[in-house]
Amino acid sequence: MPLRHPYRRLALIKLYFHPSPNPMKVALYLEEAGLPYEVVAVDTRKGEQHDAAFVAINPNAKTPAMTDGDVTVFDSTAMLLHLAEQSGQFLPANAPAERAQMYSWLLFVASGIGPYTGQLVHFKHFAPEPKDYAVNRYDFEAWRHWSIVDAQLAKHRWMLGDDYTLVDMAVWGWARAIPFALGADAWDRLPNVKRLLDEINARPAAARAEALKSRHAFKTEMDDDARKAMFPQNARLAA
Ligand SMILES: N[C@@H](CCC(=O)N[C@@H](CS)C(=O)NCC(=O)O)C(=O)O
Repeated sequence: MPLRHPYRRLALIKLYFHPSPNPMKVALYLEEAGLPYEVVAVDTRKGEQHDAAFVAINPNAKTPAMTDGDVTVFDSTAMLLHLAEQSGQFLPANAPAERAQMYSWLLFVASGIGPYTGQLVHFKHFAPEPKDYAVNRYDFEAWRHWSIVDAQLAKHRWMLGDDYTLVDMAVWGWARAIPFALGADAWDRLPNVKRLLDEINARPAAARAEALKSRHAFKTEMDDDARKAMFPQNARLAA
């Protein structure tokens, strides 16, 4: 897709990355847009998200974040919008109705799909008992949100209609986690989300984004140190 306006960069983009859903959205965008970037690994299971140098870039101490020359951006949705605004790629038409749909679905993913799916993973797989109440709530809400995406994709090839956009990339980041979050048989109830996932997975850019995790030996164990780094709230229970 040709650039709508030339994106002249003075310095390489640095993507602060961990191979988890939110950073993966942005890696996919960079790969799809063909924007040159360098990966800086932030191993969240080793607690590197709390290093002072990273917190100076992302005060939220979570991945992803990026620097684009002297511009700093954190939060995956802001990063997608920044890259799309700068490059002019994978955006819907620049008209109020199309842009309103883009903002609606992007924010729906950012405030609904991501948090509910992420918290469901947390309570199902990592929280101590008793957790029935929390698992029930997040399972219900995650299913509710994904069913809304599935219904949208039943009506349209892509989230915003006929064209592949940054919203599909935002959905892809979390759709990859559906079997772990909702269960191995989740695709029976979300066939249209599965179609989007398969279609994006077949793109060379997605394969390159997936390959990023093999460039760094990211810690995979969720041991006591990883739990301390990722779930600092647990210290209050011990106290
Ligand atoms: N709203 C943020 C959420 C970022 C986020 O939760 N990142 C996760 C990976 S998907 C993370 O870094 N977790 C490590 C931690 O919570 O310490 C975004 O969209 O970028």
